Amino acid sequence: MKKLKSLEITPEKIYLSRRKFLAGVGAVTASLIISSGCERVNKVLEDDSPPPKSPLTGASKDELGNRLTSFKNITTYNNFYEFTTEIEVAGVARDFKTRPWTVKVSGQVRKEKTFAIEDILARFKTEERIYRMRCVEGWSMVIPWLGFPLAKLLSEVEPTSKAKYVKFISLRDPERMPGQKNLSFDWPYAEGLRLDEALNDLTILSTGLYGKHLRPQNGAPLRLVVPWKYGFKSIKAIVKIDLVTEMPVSLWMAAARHEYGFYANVNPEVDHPRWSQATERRIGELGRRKTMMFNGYAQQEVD
Ligand SMILES: Nc1nc2c(c(=O)[nH]1)N[C@H]1C(S)=C(S)[C@@H](COP(=O)(O)O)O[C@H]1N2
Ligand SMILES: [Mo]
Repeated sequence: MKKLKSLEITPEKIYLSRRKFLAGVGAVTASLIISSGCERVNKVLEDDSPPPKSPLTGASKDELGNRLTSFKNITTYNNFYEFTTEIEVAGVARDFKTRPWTVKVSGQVRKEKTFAIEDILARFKTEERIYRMRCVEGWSMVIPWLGFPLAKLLSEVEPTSKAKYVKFISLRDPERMPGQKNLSFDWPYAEGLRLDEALNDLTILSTGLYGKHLRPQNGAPLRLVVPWKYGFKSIKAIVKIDLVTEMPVSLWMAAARHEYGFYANVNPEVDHPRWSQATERRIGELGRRKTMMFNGYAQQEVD
């Protein structure tokens, strides 16, 4: 039996497993499902029965044995403030047009480039990555993304030695994104990663999920997915990627710096100023489960 000795929790030192979490990897016993004071655990809502499967690979679980969240839940329970601050994004975003669409990659690079979304879809081979996603507000899902490593796109523009961080910017268009008429936020939505985090193999740009193109509510046509960080880092509807020398300021840092930091690594031991981060609610299940250090993507030191 492996015993946990210690975990590295400083943001500067993330030991991530380089394993690819492709579908079909042998399931490990999920021992972290906790009950809310009763013996029956891991109860699920009818909507998750029979267990959802990826149509591409047939996978129904992540590498820890967590079952996939249903397509219905992934596409109807969302966070996307450009449309609404409510969870019901799908209806508001339904007619959002994602063509034409370009993504400009610039800044500290040798070969600045503007990609049409069609180029991105044709050029980068997508693979299925089943990742847990943990929102900072305490809910989580298991999502079979389609995507490709961000590192592949960055290598095409050849970052210079001055590039230390990557800044991501979402579309700003209040006519198409009604939530942007809410001026309490400094639009457009922006996020950032340190360059080494951006180049980590787990960091992907996603173009789909459950073998289908992304829906607007999930960030079509292109979003970031960084599975060991709180969900707000996984910026949607990206139009610009900038390689920069200084740590970028994200929308959430600008809105509430004392509540949302730049690194935002999932950490059950560091509470949000207004709530505990020790547990989470997996959408589609009753009760709460323990939140894992780095959302389960930290390599653990074992005896
Ligand atoms: N542009 C943009 N990206 C965003 C958000 C947003 O409001 N705008 N919300 C974030 C938050 S807080 C979370 S938890 C995830 C939710 O992704 P999902 O709706 O696909 O589950 O998207 C993130 N990306
Ligand atoms: Mo979130």
